[in-house]
Amino acid sequence: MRSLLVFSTVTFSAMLLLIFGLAAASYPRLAVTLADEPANKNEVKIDNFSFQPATLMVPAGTKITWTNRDDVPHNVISTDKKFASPVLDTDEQFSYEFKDPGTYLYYCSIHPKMTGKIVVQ
Ligand SMILES: [Cu+2]
Repeated sequence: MRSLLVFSTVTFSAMLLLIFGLAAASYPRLAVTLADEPANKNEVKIDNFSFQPATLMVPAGTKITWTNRDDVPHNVISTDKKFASPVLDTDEQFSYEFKDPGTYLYYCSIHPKMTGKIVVQ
């Protein structure tokens, strides 16, 4: 009886996987939409002369990675001089670990109208 229950649970899990797998395959647009979501909340994309998201809230100890998805160079400069990236060409990245809670403003010194904010909790 117990082994039957285990078997049923395994079978049920396998069926669920199969169903969701088929559903994902049947709805490629849904799959693309999910893939377009940030894989994690530790990433800021630089695109079209803006930081996206412009404000990111993270727990203390989070390492944030900026990626330049634009076809012009940008950088990531802390307003309080806490961090500064080199100039990032297309697809280049910069990472910084935020150890202490606080609000960290930053901008692109090449295009000072580009600003962003990291809120560390
Ligand atoms: Cu810039």
